[in-house]
Amino acid sequence: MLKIINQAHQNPNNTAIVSAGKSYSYQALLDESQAFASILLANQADLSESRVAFMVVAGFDYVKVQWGIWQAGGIAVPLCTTHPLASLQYVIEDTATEIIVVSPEYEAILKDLATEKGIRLIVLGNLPTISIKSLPPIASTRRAMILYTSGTTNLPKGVVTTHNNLEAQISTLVNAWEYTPKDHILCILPLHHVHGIINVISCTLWAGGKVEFLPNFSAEGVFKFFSSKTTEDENLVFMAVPTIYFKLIAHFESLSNEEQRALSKDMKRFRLMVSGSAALPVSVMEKWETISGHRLLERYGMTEIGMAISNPYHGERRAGHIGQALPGVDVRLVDEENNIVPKGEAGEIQIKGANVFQEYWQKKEATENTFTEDGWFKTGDVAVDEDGYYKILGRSSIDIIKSGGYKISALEIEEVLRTHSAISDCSVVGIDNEEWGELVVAAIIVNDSSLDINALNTWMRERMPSYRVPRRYKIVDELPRNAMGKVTKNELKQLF
Ligand code: MCA
Ligand code: AMP
Repeated sequence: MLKIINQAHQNPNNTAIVSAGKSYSYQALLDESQAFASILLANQADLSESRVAFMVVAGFDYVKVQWGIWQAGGIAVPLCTTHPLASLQYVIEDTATEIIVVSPEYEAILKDLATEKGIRLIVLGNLPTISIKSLPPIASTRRAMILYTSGTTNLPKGVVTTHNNLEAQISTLVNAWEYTPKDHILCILPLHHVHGIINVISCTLWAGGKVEFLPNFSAEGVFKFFSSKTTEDENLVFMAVPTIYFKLIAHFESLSNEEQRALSKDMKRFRLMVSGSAALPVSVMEKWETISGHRLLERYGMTEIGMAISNPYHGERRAGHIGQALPGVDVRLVDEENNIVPKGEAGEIQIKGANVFQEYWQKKEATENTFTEDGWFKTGDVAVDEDGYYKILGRSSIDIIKSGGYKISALEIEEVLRTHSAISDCSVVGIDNEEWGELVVAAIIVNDSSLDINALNTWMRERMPSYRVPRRYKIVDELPRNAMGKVTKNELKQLF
């Protein structure tokens, strides 16, 4: 039996999930996910790694569907609930999805595509009652999940993790950060990325704790959760990206002194607050400590590896640093020839361990290129070991942008911009921004001076998720280039 399912049997009567005002026990999750697996299987004995894409509201249904897919032997492909059709279609086509599962509110978005492609569509909400089937045995070496991440190629790649990979990612964190059945965590992160799926949901459920969902992030909603939990025998936990802490601080500062005092008191009761997915500015860490009494635990991870490096749960959480290798994860810093750099010198972070993904979905060459000959995963992040704590210095590629915790490829945005009839050339960069980490901006050369930037924005939002759409455009006559003709992006940044 899959370990996460096995773990759920340990605490059948505990509350597993709170969503849309209802509580669900582990037993309910087991029963309903098994029933859903039976629906997925229909007349088959095993989905045998069929890709099942699901666009489901964050909450009980999301986990039920995910566990149902796993128990039926399929590969879970979570879709972002706010992506435009073009981005959803890319994932569905790239994975050659065989079944699509949607919450009723998303049926209209994907119905025509499913019909056109002959993909089975399951709409939650009015499912037939069918008899529970016996479920297939699932080897932990099987593929479990595909998540899409941007890289130095223009289109996002599907990161394939096996059940073994996921179990390693989960159990390592559960031990390192001491999750317990008393944990009560708030989930406000999107559920098509590791941060929400693994660190928040899977680790908490593995430990027998409780996951409470808000459908999406709002500072008011988060603070309401913080101030409504008064039971002393629960361990409250919160995890978010730096942009969210920035937004929470801004909201906190807009409150009255009395409200602030009450909230600060409530926040002190938390067991743990974590930040990750992007660099946590020291200013944000310090302000948050002042208002919440919590020194954020900053950690470092990646879609391909889950979490790899973390500040200690017990011990010094050093500002501006990501900490040490997690147990079971091997970390090294290397130069361009993959030689380990002397202590104190900058090098690329490379990772080995059971946590490391299996492959990019049907991209053999990209998979080979991302590993060294002796099997180390090349992260593309540059760090230094400073007195036993790793510190991120930057990325080896200027074309990778992190904004709001999302990884974005400048090349992907450029490709799309270049297909606009009024744009003859362009270049996209990320510029430093305290709130978003980096802000996506674009320099464009136009061949039609009547180009309307608002219309361009709408046009872009139809083609890619809004967080990838440039926030600012600068119309230029030419792009700065070096002697080889390559755009000098550092120079370009100075224009913004
Ligand atoms: C949205 N807006 C932005 C951006 N995103 N502006 C600038 N830069 C951006 N990146 C604008 C919108 O256009 C809109 O403006 C306004 O902000 C509100 O948009 P909305 O989408 O509602 O924003 P939000 O809900 O406030 O979202 C901000 C967010 C979200 C909550 C920080 O970006 C988020 O959930 N980020 C987390 C991503 C994540 O989980 N990453 C983990 C992947 P207008 O109204 O003018 O249109 S990394 C990972 O998994 C690895 C393994 C790891 O290490 O964790
Ligand atoms: P993703 O591909 O979305 O999983 O993003 C992974 C990338 O996020 C890493 O390669 C890092 O560049 C970045 N990242 C994650 N955590 C941190 C952190 N604590 N500090 C700086 N960068 C981070």
